[in-house]
Amino acid sequence: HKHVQRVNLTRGMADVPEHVELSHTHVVGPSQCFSVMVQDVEALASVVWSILSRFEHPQAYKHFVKSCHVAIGDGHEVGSVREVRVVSGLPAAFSLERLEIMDEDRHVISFSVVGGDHRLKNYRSVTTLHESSSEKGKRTTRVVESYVVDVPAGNDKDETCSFADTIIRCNLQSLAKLAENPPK
Ligand code: A9S
Repeated sequence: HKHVQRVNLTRGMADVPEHVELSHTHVVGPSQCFSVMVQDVEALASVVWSILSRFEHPQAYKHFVKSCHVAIGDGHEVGSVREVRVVSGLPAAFSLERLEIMDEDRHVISFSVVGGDHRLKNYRSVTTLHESSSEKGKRTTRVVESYVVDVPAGNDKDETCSFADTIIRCNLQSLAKLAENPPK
């Protein structure tokens, strides 16, 4: 019997809206690992969302992505599939990713990896935005990104998550910089 856990990755955070907590609750199998990354952005959620929600154009802020095209659907409806080609030097050339959630009202987007020549099988991530006031009292948008992924043979959970965490951290820092300095 597969021992699966339901994990909530935002439990430790202060003032998290309930739908955000629910969005970051994952079912995790015995040979999977999970993690959550948080990035505060000094910009309105609507500005961050305008970048994050472009499923067909992740390269706006994901610098590992060289190109992307939508292979199925229009890139806005659930079920759309994008083919992401990544820059050289990574242990992969491409990834096929399916849009699972696109919630314009609650600012929730989720995709799952459905193919590619990489080792992150069954990768699924959820990213949410919610506005909170930072300790400095500034209006900030808190970006929360959690994921679950299979641990590849020959690796352990820590290695697998530290690899994905590193990529996501870069992506979220780039997202923050872009949202805080929108092109004129
Ligand atoms: O793109 C993301 O949002 C997050 C990750 C972890 C993507 C990773 C990746 O696209 C590579 C960058 C190519 C690294 C995939 C799916 C596998 C990799 O090995």
